[in-house]
Parts: sequence; structure tokens; C-alpha cells
Amino acid sequence: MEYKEPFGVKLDFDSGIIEKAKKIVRRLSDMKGYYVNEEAYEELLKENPVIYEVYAIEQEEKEGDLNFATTVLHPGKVGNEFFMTKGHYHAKLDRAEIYVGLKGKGGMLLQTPEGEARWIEMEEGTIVYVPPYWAHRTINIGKEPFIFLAIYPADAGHDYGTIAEKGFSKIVVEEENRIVVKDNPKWKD
Ligand code: S6P
Ligand code: ZN
Repeated sequence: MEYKEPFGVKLDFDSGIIEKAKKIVRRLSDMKGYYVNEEAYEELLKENPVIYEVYAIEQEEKEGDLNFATTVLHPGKVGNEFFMTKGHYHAKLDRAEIYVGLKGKGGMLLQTPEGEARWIEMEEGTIVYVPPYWAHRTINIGKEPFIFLAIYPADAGHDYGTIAEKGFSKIVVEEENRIVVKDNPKWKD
């Protein structure tokens, strides 16, 4: 039997950076079609801000193993819709996940394949259980970076296509200084 080598790495709670992790950067230009207000999207595209960074320590896609990653989701809006991650189902749909809020104010939008949605607010110390089959997207509803840690099965994989095509049935927007979760006018059933 060949055993893998255990290890410890340092997570900087302030910046969300995990040492030795693979860094992924998602800019606005990576998210065409994701936001409802296309005019506001095109306008902000001139600046093409970084929406989020992911610091991931991933293993081979094998059953039983675990990956983990932090996400630093920046504050901002496209029109009145808050900055968010792309969101995904797991390619192996029945794989669950755990999120831990580290910093800032945000939330998670979850959705079943039938489009039933849930909104769970997150802050430092909030642990969210993402059950099997639920798509998940995080959203920054604050003025500072929203940082969280995710722990997920190494063989979960990511299905981005379904969300890219159909979106989530709900969107999270600011209306009269309030955070409102409402029906997505572009949602394709
Ligand atoms: C992975 C986990 C997170 C996200 C990250 C970025 O299963 O859910 O690490 O990958 O928050 O979001 P997305 O939707 O672009 O992968
Ligand atoms: Zn996931």
C-alpha cells in the first residue's frame, strides 16, 4: 500500500490566501451572460474588474479524497446585482460540500435541478452544508471582500455549463438600500 503524505498549509485569515495553492482569477469578462443587466455589464467591462480569486489545493479526482479552497469574492455590483461566483453543480451531482465563512458579508444561493432555490446569509463563522444535488453560488452583499473556505470531495468535479446556460431561478440585488432575493427574469426553466 502506498500512503499519501499528510501535510499542513497556512491560510492567512486576513487575505484568504492559502500558501502553495493554485490561484484562479475570475474577471468580469469571464462572466458574460451571467448578470441580468447587460448594459451595466458592458459598461463595467471597460474596467474589467476581478470579481473573485480562488486558492485551491486539489488532489487527483479519486473517490474518498478531499479538496479545499478559499475564495476571495470582491465587493461590487453589475447594475443592482451583487458580484457573485459563476456557480455550479458538481459533475458528480450527488457530491456534497462544506463552506465556512471567514470574513465579510455574503451569502449562498442554492438550487435543485428543478430550480427550487434557497438563500443562506453568511459571515465570519457561518458554516453552510451544501447537500448532494444542490447547485451553489456565493454572493458578496457587503462592502469588503467576502472570504470563505470550501471543502469538497476530490471527485466532485464542476458542471458550469448548466448554470451558464440556464442561470439560477433567483437573483440577489440591492433595492432602496435593502438586499432583495427575487425571481430571475432570465431564468430558463
Ligand atoms: C468548489 C467550491 C468553491 C468554488 C469557488 C468559485 O466546489 O464550490 O471553491 O469553486 O467558490 O466558484 P465557482 O462557481 O466559479 O467554482
Ligand atoms: Zn462546489
